[in-house]
Amino acid sequence: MRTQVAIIGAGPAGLLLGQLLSRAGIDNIILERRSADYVLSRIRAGVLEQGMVDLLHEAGVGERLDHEGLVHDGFSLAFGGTLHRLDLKDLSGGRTVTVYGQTEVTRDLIEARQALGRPTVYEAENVALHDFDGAAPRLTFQENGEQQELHCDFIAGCDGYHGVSRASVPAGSLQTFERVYPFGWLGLLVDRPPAAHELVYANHERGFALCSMRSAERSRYYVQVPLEEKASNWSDDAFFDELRRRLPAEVAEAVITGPSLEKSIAPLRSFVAEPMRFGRLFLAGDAAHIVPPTGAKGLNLAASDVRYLFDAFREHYREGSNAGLDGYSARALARVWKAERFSWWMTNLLHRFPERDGFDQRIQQAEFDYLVHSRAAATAVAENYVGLPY
Ligand code: RFL
Ligand code: PHB
Repeated sequence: MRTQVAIIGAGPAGLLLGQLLSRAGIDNIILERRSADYVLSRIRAGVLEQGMVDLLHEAGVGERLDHEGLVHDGFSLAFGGTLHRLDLKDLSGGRTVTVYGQTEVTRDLIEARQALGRPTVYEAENVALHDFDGAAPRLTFQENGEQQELHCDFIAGCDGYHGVSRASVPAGSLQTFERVYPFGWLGLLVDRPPAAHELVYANHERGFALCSMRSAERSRYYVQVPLEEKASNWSDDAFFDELRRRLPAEVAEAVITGPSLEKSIAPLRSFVAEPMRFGRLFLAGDAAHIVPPTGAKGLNLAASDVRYLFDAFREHYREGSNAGLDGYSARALARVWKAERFSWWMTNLLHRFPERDGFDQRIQQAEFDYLVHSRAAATAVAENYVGLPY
């Protein structure tokens, strides 16, 4: 088998890159370890920046997003009992975010790929990368128990944090930066209307809480829990009781409970691997970096990486120029680090850290008061939340 760009991973990064390449006439094959059903069953992010929405349109998958996505002009921060709304649209010169689940983005991309008849090998086992430091990289894997070999010009490593791509780069060629937080988020999905029309992020003495949504009928809630906690220890009732305790009264009263569709714990981590290119291997999305979900940036960073990488491949194949490929890592990392900073800052503002004391809580409170009273401070939050320019 031979292709121009071999893509590892059919998450949002790999599928979006594949779709853009296919529409530009650049041949690509995606190798995915899991089944399509498994990929579609993962409940993850929900907030899209305008840049990602625009890119999905460019990829030809904007139609359902336009109909079903919820455009949000703002969100609220709660500190103890006080609720404060940040008017994103006003503060950012007219920009907004769109609430549309990662699952839906993935579904639209899978369907669009099927419609174009582009190949995806699901349940590809033991994907291994070879010779990507030279001119003729190749991949080996097993499909239905049969050994396969795929020759290509380039490899796009879009296989997430636990993938094989980053792990295949020789030790010493990558530098990594990491921060692990001493808590996770317990998330619950429920088919009930959301407690508020916009997202509410709450800092409470019992810990962080978030009210989010997937649609006008489906809500997504989170509470901060210790790292060692198990989702199976939490009944739906216990979850909703804890959630309501952490919210201002007017929001807590509006929470409509129901049987959970999904309940799981995600650990919080900041991680960056540099550079994002090694020879003919290019890393994109979670394969190269992780942010804690507090700033809603993980999925959006996958999209901005893909924007830069797609532009670079197109330049290579159309114009014979490698300038974009050579500049990819530096360009992507410049945006990644700003999102890392914002996500780290939001995480520090809103969570209770077990080892910290009264000083840190007073600093959090002062930061919140500053946001409430300073348009400059609120503007800085808004321009990061809606997404810095590509
Ligand atoms: P993904 O989505 O992890 O997709 C990687 C794909 O690669 C496959 N794969 C392999 N395929 C072949 N061979 C191998 N050896 C492979 N190893 C892995 C995997 O099966 C998978 O299909 O990475 P991608 O495309 O970079 O997309 C990134 C986003 O998924 C991620 O940044 C966000 O979902 C992060 N994230 C959130 N981001 C937000 O912006 N807001 C959120 O609310 C939010 N919640 C979350 C999240 C991530 C979570 N994780 C990682 C468990 C909640 C959770 C629980
Ligand atoms: C979500 O809806 O899952 C969500 C929204 C905003 C975040 C994190 C997660 O910051």
